[in-house]
Amino acid sequence: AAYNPLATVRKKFVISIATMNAAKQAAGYKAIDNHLLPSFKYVGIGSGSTVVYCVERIAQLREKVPEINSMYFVPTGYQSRQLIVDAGLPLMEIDQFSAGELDIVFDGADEVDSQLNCIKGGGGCQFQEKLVGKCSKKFIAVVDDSKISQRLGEHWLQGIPIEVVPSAHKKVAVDLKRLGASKVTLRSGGKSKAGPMVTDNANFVLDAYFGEIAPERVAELDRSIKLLVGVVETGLFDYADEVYIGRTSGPTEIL
Ligand code: ABF
Repeated sequence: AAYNPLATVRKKFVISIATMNAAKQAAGYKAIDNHLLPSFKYVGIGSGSTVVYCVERIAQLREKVPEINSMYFVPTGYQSRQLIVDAGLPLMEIDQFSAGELDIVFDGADEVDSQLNCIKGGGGCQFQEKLVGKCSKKFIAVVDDSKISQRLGEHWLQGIPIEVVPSAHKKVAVDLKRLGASKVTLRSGGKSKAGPMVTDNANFVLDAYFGEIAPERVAELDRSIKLLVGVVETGLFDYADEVYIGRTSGPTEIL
């Protein structure tokens, strides 16, 4: 066939999507195979396209591990609730639990640093993701290798997602600049909806970019942001117990 430059580009694009999805699948499956114990009762399920493979794997294992049918799966937001319902898995809401009562949570991340700190909330669900994380004994992140950095802010340039009470968004934006953010953006509702994006908790999201954050500074920055009046929650997570990295080339790595 005559040389068609578009075909080559398209082929590469398709391969990279397929490779990326294979990487996500490898991470999601291995995390479940390694951590979903038959003795578990309550399992948190996060948001994003990688955690989809965790739920897919859980549904596949129901025959081999019938105990799955007597577990309860707890969502971190609307998308994750839909995942659980569509897989026909037993559902329970996070408002039934307190700290440490979930056995484990599997969730995605936007960026992970060398100390397993994470930036989460690219999808706007960081409040409930952090709530489920804090109610869980263990937090397992599943990512593809594009999320791995030495320092947060190295690749994820959108900024730290910060959930704010709508009436305080202007004030908090100024506070964040004073705190050192070089760029603060009020997240819009996207193409379909005009105006700011509204979270599951009827709040707004500010994305604040603080440059590259040294791992030992993450917890301190999280606290300083949390102290600002009007802030509900930040997308800085400093406690992944294990991170499963699906590699686009080579085996899944566990950090
Ligand atoms: C969720 O996973 C969010 O915190 C984060 O934005 C998202 C990443 O999604 P994906 O796995 O599709 O990259 O937990």
